[in-house]
Amino acid sequence: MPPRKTPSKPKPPPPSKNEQLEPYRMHQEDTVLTTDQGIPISETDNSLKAGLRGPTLLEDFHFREKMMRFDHERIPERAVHARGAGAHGYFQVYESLERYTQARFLTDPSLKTPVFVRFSTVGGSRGSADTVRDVRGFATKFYTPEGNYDLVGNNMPVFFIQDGIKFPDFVHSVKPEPHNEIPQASSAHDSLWDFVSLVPETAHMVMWLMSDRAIPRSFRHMEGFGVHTYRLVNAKGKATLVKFHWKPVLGTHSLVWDEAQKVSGKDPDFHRRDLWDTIESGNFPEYELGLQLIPEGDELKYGFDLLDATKLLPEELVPVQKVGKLVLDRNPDNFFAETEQVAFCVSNVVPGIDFTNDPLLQARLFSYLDTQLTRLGGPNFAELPINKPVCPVNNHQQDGFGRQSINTSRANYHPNSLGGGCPMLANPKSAFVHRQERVEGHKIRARSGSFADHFSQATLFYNSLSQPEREHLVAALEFELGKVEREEIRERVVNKVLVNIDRDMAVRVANAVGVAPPKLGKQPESKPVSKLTASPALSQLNTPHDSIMTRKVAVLVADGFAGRELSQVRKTLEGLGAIVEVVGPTLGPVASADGGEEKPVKTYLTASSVLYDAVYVPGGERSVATLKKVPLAVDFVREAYVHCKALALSGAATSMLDAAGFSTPMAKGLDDALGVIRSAKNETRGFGQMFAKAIAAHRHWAREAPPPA
Ligand code: HDE
Repeated sequence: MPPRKTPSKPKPPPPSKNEQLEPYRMHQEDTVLTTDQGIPISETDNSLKAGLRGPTLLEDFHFREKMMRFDHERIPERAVHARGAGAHGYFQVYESLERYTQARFLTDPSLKTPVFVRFSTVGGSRGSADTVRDVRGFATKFYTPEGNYDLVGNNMPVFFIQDGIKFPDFVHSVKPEPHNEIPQASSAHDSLWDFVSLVPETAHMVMWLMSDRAIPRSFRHMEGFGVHTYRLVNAKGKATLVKFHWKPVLGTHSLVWDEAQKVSGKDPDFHRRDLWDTIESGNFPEYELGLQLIPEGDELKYGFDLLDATKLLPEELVPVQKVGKLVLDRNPDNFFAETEQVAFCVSNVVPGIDFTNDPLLQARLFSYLDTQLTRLGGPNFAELPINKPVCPVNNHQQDGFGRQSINTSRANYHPNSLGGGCPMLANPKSAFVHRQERVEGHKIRARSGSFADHFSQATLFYNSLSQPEREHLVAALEFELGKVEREEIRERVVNKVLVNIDRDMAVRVANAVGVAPPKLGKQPESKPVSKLTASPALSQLNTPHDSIMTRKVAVLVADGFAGRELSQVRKTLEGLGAIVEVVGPTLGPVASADGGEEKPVKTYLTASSVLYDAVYVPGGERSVATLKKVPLAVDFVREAYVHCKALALSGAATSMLDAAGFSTPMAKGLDDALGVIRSAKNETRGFGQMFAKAIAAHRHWAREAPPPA
């Protein structure tokens, strides 16, 4: 039957995602306990028994239902990205991108498209810690007027493998080993590095995994990348290749590895809590959507294949244009219903966005839809409130486990006359139509020669890092390979992978992990394919460092602290958007030297410097004398120093660094470089401002250099 014109009956505008979710919310205020069938229940603490001390009766339907529901609460966790946290928000494009795409959410600047974003780690189980060394997922569901669009990205712009058929192999190698299910949420084990040493296409991504990008300060401080090259298509059918980016407004910042490991113990929910707390406090995380636009036909122009997901397109070659803003402004009501049940599918695209032949992307087009069947128990997962589009859904799909919709038409097939031909075929102009592309070739199970270079971009990344970032990367390799038990695996990683990226790095790692360093004169396997020797955009040091918004500052006090000084510094920091928390010996009031008092929100026991961005110890002879006698308080300062965090010490507290074992002479220039703000007097004008500047710098890597002679 030929396509008919879409009915032109005026339809009410679709509800916002928030409104759409409302009927599903169970508000339980002023309600009475019932069974799932709505039968009121007046006693739920004792099962029905034959006699007070007798056996429980099968007749007790309330007990059986309650237990049955409990027994079936768990669903399979995601095969990868099991650990995550989500938030609602919206996306708005700055200016119409109709030149490139017909997608409504990218062409209508007045439209605030609702989104749900889920951030995740990859390797760990649902209950694993947030701050492990890992890639982070950054998946966004746009509830557009033309259906759901899912941009399922990561916080790194490349991937470990080039063809999706290797994904099960890669994931098996990085997950806990099969015989003993060890280690949890860690890549520092034999099977991953065995895989890396045998599959050189992993080299570039491994550099990212060993870099500070793998230990982000928070989800709000990391970039996002669509990774693959996608295609935008405008209303005239003209296509433009595109790489998607998310740029965090607060800049890209990371933890220190020792700190990240400690946070895993002190607060395994560190990133989840950070996301939740900042949204609750109204400090909504923001990211800008960036596009790299490439004319069709230029797939091979840059010296590598744009279909190869182990390559990035340097921003210096094709700049990232910022086209819109993502704001996360609402926490989910229920973790399971929303964050756990949200189902991202790379194949969810809207008219105006299309795929390319990247073989990694092609595999994903199958996997996501497929995995939801097991994870969410059947094919009706798109009807779950969090997954439901905000626009109408009409088709002849039916039945299956957990079906919600009640289709009323007698016609459940196409074409039909019994249902008046409905749902009718959409007008191709507003429908998703796969872009026509001429394809020909031999059926072949092989890799294109244009995917052959595995090392030059790994080298480019390494060369683009600042000195401290490079040192962290080498230390990460030494740590990870240091945990590999088989010497031949360590040896192969050094001689088959690292030496092809950077010889000095390979030698350093070889020495640290006890294997023979690569032979002198051994040439790298591949030569750089591009003239670009470094891409400054890849260094986190080149991202914004100008704000202390939402930075957490711990203030260590004991009785006798300098109260007025604390108020002044706090006012300055809070005025600039920082979160200041007083940490004391107990949660009871602490008296200041000038007659005031503070009620700490944390104690030396419940807080830890690894949970803060900066530490401040106000003056006050008595207070500082007490703090010096408390090992946990001294440790607070010591760790903040070791982790290169801004430290503010005034009056008597200037001696805290010595107490912590660091005798750095107090000298203006040196203090600035080290991010230690010290003032011999209790109150100095500008003290708070100088501290704020040091916090905005994020970390003071000069402290990692050998101490001044
Ligand atoms: Fe995924 N990936 N992936 N992945 N991925 C999943 O889908 C898969 C890849 C990414 O918060 C799974 O619903 C294959 C690249 C994120 O719910 C699964 C391949 C990128 C999330 C799956 C890749 C990603 C997933 C597991 C290679 C960055 C979490 C549960 C061909 C661009 C989404 C699920 C969320 C989740 C398959 C590679 C990102 C098994 C086969 C490249 C952010 O279907």
